[in-house]
Amino acid sequence: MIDLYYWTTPNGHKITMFLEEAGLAYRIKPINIGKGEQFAPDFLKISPNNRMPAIVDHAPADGGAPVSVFESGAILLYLAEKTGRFISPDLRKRVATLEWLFWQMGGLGPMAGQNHHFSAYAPEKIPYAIDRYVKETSRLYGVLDRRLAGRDFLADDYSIADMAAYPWIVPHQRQGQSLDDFPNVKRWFAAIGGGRRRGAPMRSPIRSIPPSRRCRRRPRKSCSARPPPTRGVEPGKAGRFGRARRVRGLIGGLKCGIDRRDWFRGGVARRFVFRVVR
Ligand SMILES: N[C@@H](CCC(=O)N[C@@H](CS)C(=O)NCC(=O)O)C(=O)O
Repeated sequence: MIDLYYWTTPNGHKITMFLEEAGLAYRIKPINIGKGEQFAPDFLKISPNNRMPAIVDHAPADGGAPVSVFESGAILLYLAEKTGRFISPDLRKRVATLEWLFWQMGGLGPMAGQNHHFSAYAPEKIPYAIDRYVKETSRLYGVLDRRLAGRDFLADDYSIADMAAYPWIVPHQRQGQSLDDFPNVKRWFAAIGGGRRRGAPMRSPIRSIPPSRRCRRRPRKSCSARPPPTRGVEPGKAGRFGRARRVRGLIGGLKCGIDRRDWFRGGVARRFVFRVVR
């Protein structure tokens, strides 16, 4: 079992993508960064940089004590090595995977993050800063586009490098980018988010958003005779479906709500089906 310390951001989505696609059992431990929970002393013990995501693996490969990992790139690599999935054993493909994973960690993520900050959150709109980070994001999209010319995925095979980059392309409009300017990125983005790969149904990070503390069951105004809603499905009751719950938040830069239906197996939410209800 893996505990995932998570909030609904692109860096968090990288890890839900891996866990969902690898079918690993995990539990969400919400870290509400809006409320400053990333500074809680218990969280700092596993994530000293006071950032999410982080994981604790209670069944590490060496059979020893639980292992905690912070930094999304390190987590992806840890999980890839644990499962032998989403990183090729082939030397050259592995090198390419690591190059593009670290490119995302050092370039696309931080620059797009600053872009979001100065365009959307900064109390003062500073044209120089906005221009700098929109242009830098655009340059990085260009790098990604050239890399994807003539290949399906960053390291040829679908890998943790794609999982690292994809959630940062989801809010492209918010970053001042149009995918029409980057046709290879557009094709890759559609293939990961909406297509099918090797016969397996693809799920986008949006569809793998896990439970959050923002979940609220809406009381039925028109039917007061019904019993009051209870707190979801009891984890541990195998094979049962939870009732749809409405989750509100920022998804890919869009303010919206989603109806969520959880399927619990072995105490773990295994599938999420979402319907955007903006
Ligand atoms: N390099 C880190 C960055 C993580 C990061 O920036 N997380 C943000 C949310 S996406 C966070 O926890 N922010 C809390 C804060 O700024 O205090 C990683 O990839 O894990």
